[in-house]
Amino acid sequence: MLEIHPETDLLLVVDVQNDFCEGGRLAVPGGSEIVATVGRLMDAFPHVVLTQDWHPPGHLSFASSHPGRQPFEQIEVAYGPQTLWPDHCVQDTAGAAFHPGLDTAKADLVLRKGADPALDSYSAFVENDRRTPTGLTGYLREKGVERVFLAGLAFDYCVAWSAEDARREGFAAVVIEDACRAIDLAGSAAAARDRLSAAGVRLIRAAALV
Ligand code: VGL
Ligand code: ZN
Repeated sequence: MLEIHPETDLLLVVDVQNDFCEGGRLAVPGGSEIVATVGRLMDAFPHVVLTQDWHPPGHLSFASSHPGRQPFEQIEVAYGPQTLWPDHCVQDTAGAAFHPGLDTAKADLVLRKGADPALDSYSAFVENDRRTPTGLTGYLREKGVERVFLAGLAFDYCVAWSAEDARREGFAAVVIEDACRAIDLAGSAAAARDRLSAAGVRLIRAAALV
C-alpha cells in the first residue's frame, strides 16, 4: 500500500465530464467505468482539485470551426500542431457538466480550462501554446502540495499532459491508471505511457491506495 500524506498529497481529477463518457460528444471508451473508483479516491484524499474542459462555441479545437476539416485530423495553428475534435464540453451545456455520479462537493477547487477561443488546454498547468499558465502551479505551491495523484479522462491527453507538467513544475506525479481511460488515437495510449515513464511519472493502480 501507498501511504497518503494529508498535508502534501493532492488528488487531481481530470475532466470527468458527460461529453467524455458514453453517449457524450467525445466519448472515451469505458469513461463512466472510472466514476466509482474516482469516488473512492476522492474519499481517501483530504485535498481534491477537479478540472473541467470548458470551451466556448466555435472553439479552435473543434473540427467544425475549420471548413473542410474532420474530427481527429491534425492542423497547424499559431502555436503549433493541434488535433481537431468533435464539438465537446461547450460552456454551460449538459456535455460540459460533471458526470452525475461524481461528488463534486468534495473538491477544494474546480479549475476550468480551454476557455480561450483561440487556445486549447490539455494540461491543467499550462495551455497548449506551452506558455500560458492556468494558475494551478501557484495554487498547489501556496497550499504546500508536493505530490499530485492523477485520475480521469482522457489518460493519453489531458491526464498525461497534466502529469508531465506536474513533473516539470517540480511536483512528484503519480497516475492511477485504472482510474483513467484513454481515447487511444493512433497508439496514443502506449505513447503516453512511454512519455510518462521517461518523465519520472509513476503509474499505479487504485488498489495501492484504497
Ligand atoms: C481532452 C481532447 C480534447 C481530454 C479534452 O480531456 O483529454 N481531450 N479536450
Ligand atoms: Zn477539449
